[in-house]
Amino acid sequence: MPEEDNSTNKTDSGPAFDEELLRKIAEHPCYDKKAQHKFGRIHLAVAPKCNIQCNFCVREFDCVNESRPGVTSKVLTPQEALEKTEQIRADYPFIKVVGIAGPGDPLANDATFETFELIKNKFPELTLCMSTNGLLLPEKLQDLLRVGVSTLTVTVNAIDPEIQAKIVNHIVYHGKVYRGVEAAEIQIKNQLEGIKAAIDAGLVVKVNTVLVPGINDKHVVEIARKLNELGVYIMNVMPLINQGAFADIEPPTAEERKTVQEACEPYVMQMRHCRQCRADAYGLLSQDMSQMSEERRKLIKIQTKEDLEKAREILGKDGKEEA
Ligand code: CLF
Ligand code: SF4
Repeated sequence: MPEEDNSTNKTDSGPAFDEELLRKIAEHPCYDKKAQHKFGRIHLAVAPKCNIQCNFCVREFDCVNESRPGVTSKVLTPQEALEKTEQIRADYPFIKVVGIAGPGDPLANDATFETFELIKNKFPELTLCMSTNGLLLPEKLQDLLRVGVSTLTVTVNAIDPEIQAKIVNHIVYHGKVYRGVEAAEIQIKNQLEGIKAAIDAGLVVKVNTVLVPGINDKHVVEIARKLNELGVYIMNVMPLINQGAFADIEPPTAEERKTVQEACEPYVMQMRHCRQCRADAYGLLSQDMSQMSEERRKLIKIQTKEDLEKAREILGKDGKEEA
């Protein structure tokens, strides 16, 4: 069961957002705790490749920096992703965010940009969201801006290279394999530079941190301090899913995670309602429709239509514009 949701809604640090961006935050189920009950997201699994190897990752599953492992998501082409969005948007208009979160690293896949471009042209009102390990962020930021991404998640599991070297086995950067502290230094540098540049360019940045007991648990508050300096909007401390090389590490208890979140809260707003969803999830965070029976999906569709009709009726009676 997810923990009780008690995050606050705004930090003092970070840039001021314009009205359009404030609307997007208010309708984003991950960025605004109140939005999670009203608005949904669709994840488009168009990004199979990854350029790093985290020690808690088993490649055949979704990127666990953002997702929970399950049956491998079916990888879609950009055109299939557009068609899926058209179909789901028509039936479930409460979906306001289109995210790409794997199953690998979105920035390591050209299909990510192609897909966002197609979605932006067809649905300019939707919020485009992406999650990355940050290795390629400095060099891909302009492309993200061009295709209209406005909310961005970067996974930062350590800002100390000695600690990061225990979490990531190797990275592949510009065609070369790096390991250990050298790999960690490159990734951390790119993550922090990329986050700073993204915030300066007006993106609303969230940071995910996977809490790994005995490895980064004492260090996470130091990350939070850094995020405060950078102007990160919200931080999501996620529990380790113990698999791969970290299969023997005991995941943190709910209490341990809560203690870390409380220590980080003075520096950066904490997200406490994450569902560690799949790279092909859609619907409300609490109702992943990709895992539902056809019957349940139909019920939600009918309910959505009825709700819309009711809203139109009420607005009509008040003499206001139709919803
Ligand atoms: Fe998806 Fe992530 Fe965007 Fe949300 S999920 S890319 S910010 S639209 Fe949300 Fe899912 Fe948690 Fe991610 S609940 S795993 S935080
Ligand atoms: Fe796996 Fe994601 Fe790490 Fe890549 S970034 S190795 S997909 S957890």
